[in-house]
Amino acid sequence: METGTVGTERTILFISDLHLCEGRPTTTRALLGFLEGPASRCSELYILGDLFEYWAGDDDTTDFKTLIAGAFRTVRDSGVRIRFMAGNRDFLLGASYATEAGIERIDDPFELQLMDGNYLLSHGDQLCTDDIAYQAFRKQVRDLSWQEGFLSQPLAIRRRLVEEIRTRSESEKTQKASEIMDVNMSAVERLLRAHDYPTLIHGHTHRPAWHEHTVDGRLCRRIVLSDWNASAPYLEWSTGMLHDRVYIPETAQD
Ligand code: LP5
Ligand code: MN
Repeated sequence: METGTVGTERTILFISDLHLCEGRPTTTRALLGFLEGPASRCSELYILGDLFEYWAGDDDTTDFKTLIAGAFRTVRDSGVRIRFMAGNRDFLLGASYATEAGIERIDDPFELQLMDGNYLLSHGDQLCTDDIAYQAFRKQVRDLSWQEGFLSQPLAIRRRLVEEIRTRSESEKTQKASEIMDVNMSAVERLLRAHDYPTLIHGHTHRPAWHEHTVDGRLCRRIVLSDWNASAPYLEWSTGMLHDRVYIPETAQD
């Protein structure tokens, strides 16, 4: 349980689902502007998964990833605490890249106690329990010994396997009903109950919204973060409450 300082000067930002890759330069520009702008002025930044489009291992180095790590590192060095929770795309992001980027890896779910109540952070994919094929896949690839075996393979083979899974995933998604790719309400209720009825913040579904759920007579909020494109949507906790915000890079305003 994170408690920390609970003063009103504390500003916390939450983002998820950037899906960064070299093929999305506008999203990269949005991130670099966001890091120089709003993120540089906050006290904590939480990244709730799928920062990258995919991650095949920390040894899969590129100039692009070095650039992103450097941008996060600059913000961290200015005094901002940056925490990263893995998503279904980047769960193999390891200690080596985290250190380079100055980010701390945190578990899913993650409890955060703020002055206005308890918060629970998650990527959200675990809540999509109706997606049986995905949950079976998840169980396998989140197994630590499976990951060790995968990471011990040559990078070229890993990249090829990732490409295969991505192709298969995109094809299977076209066959799945939209509802099964959303959270299951019983799974949400179980999670809220197990964590004493917090405000849940998650991403993954790309269905940004603020929901209210009454569980065992207790009112809980569930806030779904937006994925990113040319702009940088984020959730801000400041002055004891949450605010929906969007950072729009100058180039995207033309
Ligand atoms: O990401 P998104 O939102 O588009 O789709 C997800 C689910 N898909 C995935 C797969 C990722 O998109 C791509 C992989 C990322 C890289 C991971 C790196 C390391 C893994 C390497 C594995 C070899 O997460 C999608 C959900 C959707 O969210 C909505 O919730 O539906 O799930 C799928 O489409 C998965 C398929 O239904 C099942 C795929 C079965 C593959 C079985 C082969 C397993 C063997 C693996 C070892 C070779
Ligand atoms: Mn996801």
